[in-house]
Amino acid sequence: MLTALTPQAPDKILALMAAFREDPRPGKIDLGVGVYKDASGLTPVMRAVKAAERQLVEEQDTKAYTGLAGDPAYADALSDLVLGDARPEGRLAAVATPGGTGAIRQGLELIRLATPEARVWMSNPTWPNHPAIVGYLGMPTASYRYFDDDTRGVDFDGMVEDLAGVAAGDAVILHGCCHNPTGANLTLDQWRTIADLLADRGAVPFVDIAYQGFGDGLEADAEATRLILQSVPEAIIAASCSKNFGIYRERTGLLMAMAPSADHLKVTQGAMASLNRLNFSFPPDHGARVVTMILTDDTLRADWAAELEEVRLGMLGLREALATALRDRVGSDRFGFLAAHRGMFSRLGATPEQVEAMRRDHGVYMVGDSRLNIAGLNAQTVPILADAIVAAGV
Ligand code: PLP
Ligand code: TYF
Repeated sequence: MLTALTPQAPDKILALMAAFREDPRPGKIDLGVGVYKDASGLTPVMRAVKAAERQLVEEQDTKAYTGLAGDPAYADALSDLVLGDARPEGRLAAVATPGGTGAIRQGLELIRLATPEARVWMSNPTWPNHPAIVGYLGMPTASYRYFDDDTRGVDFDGMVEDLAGVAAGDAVILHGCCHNPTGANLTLDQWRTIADLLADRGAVPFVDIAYQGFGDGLEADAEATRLILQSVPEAIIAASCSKNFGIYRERTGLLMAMAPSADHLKVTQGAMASLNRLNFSFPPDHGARVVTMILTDDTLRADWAAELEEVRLGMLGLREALATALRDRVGSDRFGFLAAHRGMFSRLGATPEQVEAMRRDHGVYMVGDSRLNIAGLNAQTVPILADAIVAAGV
């Protein structure tokens, strides 16, 4: 049986991690996988997470199974963080999932269960796991233009033109904030246009929000998601706590589905719980419990939000520093887009050959599509990267 297996396509981002590890050069710079790093290159456990975990070790008196949907208190706390006043009371189904990826997988399975013929639209480019999972599930796909190679901003006209082709019942994956891999994002007015367009056509938005708090702040980053929810009758949202709580390996996500009416809530919730059962039974609990403790305790929550804000501002500072270093070197604002982008990533717009030259000649590792993780930089490495970008002729 196993002899029938053929090699699977590797994840290019994860393959880059391995290549970086094997590079013996001491000055190498890792701008690959999307993990936050502080100025010393560490991915710290956040203070509030440590405090909640300590408390949990002391106070938790059972590790018996939760429920197929996870702890309802987690769904309440996280859906409130993401959706705020736009949370549709009495119409929101939610299940805990193993990470944001688990939420995406379960959300796609929910769509397929409901309407196997629905097309899934994805931005070009998008996070590679989107097309990989959609393709594995055998769902029909379509893509919409997103990135303008010249301006390194959003190709909004192209996006609107392409999305005009959605059919009623199609699902459209949207990055709620901090687009991965480009870093280019819509303005709120542009989001309004997209939300209205999808509402007009009867398409179902599928919002993937994995970086709330990494762009313009916790509230600002959730605005697009909230606006979309207020514009359409039904929507799906996959939220991840990996980045904004720094609990990557705890696998903490939430799948939410806004039912078109209260009458559809029970069957939607039941389908989502059933899909959890069929894939893994009970979702992981540790990260979800820690998140719940933080969000429901004023002191822990304030400390978490403050530390997250430091992280966000640190990345913004690095963006400014890199854009300035490049302006000094090229004598124009050609790289100003780096300061305008938001989130962990920016697509530099370098060719694969230029990306390879930066790796070979300068030990700078970025993903082959020239996505760089801003958090991989610090004050010492910004000028090194700027030199490498100029030397490669980007
Ligand atoms: N969606 C996007 C666009 C991402 O970049 C990520 C990665 O962090 C995720 C979802 C979910 O990540 P995780 O499964 O680690 O929560
Ligand atoms: O895009 C990234 O780098 C992060 C982390 O299969 C990641 O989202 C990368 C690849 C992957 C899972 C997570």
